[in-house]
Amino acid sequence: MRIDVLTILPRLLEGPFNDSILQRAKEKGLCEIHVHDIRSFSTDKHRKVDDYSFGGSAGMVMTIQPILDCINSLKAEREYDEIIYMTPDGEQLKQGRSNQLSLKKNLIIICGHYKGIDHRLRENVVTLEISIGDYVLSGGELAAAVLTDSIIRVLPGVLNNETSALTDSFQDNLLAPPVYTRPAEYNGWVVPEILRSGDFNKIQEWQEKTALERTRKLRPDLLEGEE
Ligand code: 6GU
Repeated sequence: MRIDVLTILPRLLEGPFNDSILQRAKEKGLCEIHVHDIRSFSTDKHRKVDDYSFGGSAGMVMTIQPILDCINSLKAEREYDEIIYMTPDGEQLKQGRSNQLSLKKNLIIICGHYKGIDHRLRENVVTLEISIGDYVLSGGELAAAVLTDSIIRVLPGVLNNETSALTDSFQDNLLAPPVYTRPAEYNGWVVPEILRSGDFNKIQEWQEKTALERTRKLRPDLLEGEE
């Protein structure tokens, strides 16, 4: 799959996109991520990308021209499944949405700044608006990195152990069970006996039971309508 990210701060995305799991997924040829500097599409002589808002409310608004030109240059090369705008008033991101987007071929993600992008882009060009939670970030870049990571890591072949994304928290609307590693005792703290028993069925039963208990205690909202 291919993801094109539009931003005025490309450097903010270098870290998250060029390390660890995303880097490995790119090296394996499982995904391509292209970051585009919106400013380089500006036809303004000072490469301006924002302007005062009509009606005079506080803050600058990102203009249509450089964003639309960038999108059109991409659309001329290939078809896009979604044009996503990262915004705190968008649909709150859930695992199911990331799973669904991971099945797409080409995605565009627009990162906003200041008071956001001109609303006409949202009405006429954007096909999906996503928020990563009820708090405000300085720009859409960190949110775009979160969205991209959550999409790429569920692509088949990205994680070493293919089943491991499936056992993440939220994949089945449950929190993941606790995990332990060696040594079996440290500081007098011991790993639950059952996990050391070697009895696969018992272990699985324990993990399912613990996942459900933890979800009931910590995130009862995830179970609503399921019990
Ligand atoms: Cl997508 N953008 C910004 N600027 N802030 C956010 C967000 C997005 N999601 C939560 N807060």
